[in-house]
Amino acid sequence: MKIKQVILRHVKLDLLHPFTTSFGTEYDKDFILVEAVGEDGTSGWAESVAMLDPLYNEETVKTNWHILEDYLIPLVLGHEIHHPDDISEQLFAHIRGNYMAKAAIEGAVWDLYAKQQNMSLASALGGTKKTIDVGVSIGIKDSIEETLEVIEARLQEGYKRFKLKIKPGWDLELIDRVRQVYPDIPLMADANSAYTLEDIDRLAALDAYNLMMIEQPLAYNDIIDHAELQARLKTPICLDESIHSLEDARKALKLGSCQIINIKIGRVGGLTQSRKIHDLCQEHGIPLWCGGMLESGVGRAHNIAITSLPNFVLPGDTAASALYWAEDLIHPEVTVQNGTITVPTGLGIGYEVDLEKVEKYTMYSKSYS
Ligand code: OSB
Ligand code: MG
Repeated sequence: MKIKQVILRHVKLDLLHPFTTSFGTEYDKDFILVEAVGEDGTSGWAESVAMLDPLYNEETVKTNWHILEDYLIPLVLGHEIHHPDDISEQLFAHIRGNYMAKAAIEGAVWDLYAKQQNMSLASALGGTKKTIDVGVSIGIKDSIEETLEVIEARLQEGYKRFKLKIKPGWDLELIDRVRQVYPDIPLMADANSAYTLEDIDRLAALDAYNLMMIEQPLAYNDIIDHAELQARLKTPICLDESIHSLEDARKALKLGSCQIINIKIGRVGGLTQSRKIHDLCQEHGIPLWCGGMLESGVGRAHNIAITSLPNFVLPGDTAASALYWAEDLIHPEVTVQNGTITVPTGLGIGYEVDLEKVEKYTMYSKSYS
């Protein structure tokens, strides 16, 4: 197959509720939507998870646009593509870093490929699960009471795992109180790199609360200190920010830096790379789950597809569209029933991209052919 046109759109959606992590508060969501058009006019879709500001990692909407326009799109446009794995190889052979930009174009190629093979993206990736388990990520709130109210609402909706964002000063008291009210819920904490080894006693105190895991307590680019921390903690460490590649995963496992890995397709440079990390972790008995980046339905559809692979054994951050957006870009929206999502069986991402909504929320677009 060949890609005859790529359209980039800068889309902006308002979040229904601000989302606060240790690195800042998001009020809305700016992202690049990528449409890759095949010779027969079929479109493949994906979105970049790079944020407006370099707070989670170094990539941004602007750096992604630049890298896509000047480097990645030219590597993809008009070339004969036998399999999306070949595109991934090309992108990695020629360009360093910029994984979220790579994942965005590679994801659109994967969607188009699956559609042209008459398959769902999930089955094209080798996914086997028909439903996936879903957890929810709960941002830092103004009070513990407010957090408890949100947990209660999500519990009623059936979510299977509750992730609370923490930072120094919003940690022990919060977790202690939540555990008093909910002694048995599957609970975890995500620090987004808010701590250092100097906080080791504070982090070790969390061992008393039977957390499923602590996600990325230390620096966004560290796997050494995490190994020291993991040796001290009973609670499993899950790495998010620090794992960008198969090599990072291999080294983290070798060092004992974590017991669990969260895969974000954008962070690791695409679906092909995600699958490689999946297979490595499966061989080593390291459980996986799929992280989220407040994606629109297009990005969520990719997350759902990759989560259908067998070693995604823990509930992922793929909560329902309605928790984030007044209206999503896909039809139907992502819905969660009894804490599960049914993996769509339609072609490609399995959700229809609503072009009217896409137009409505597009700030700027550009076509490449
Ligand atoms: O660390 O997992 C994270 C959102 C933005 C940046 C980083 C993270 C998150 C989330 C939200 O936790 C997950 C979601 O609901 O999409
Ligand atoms: Mg995280």
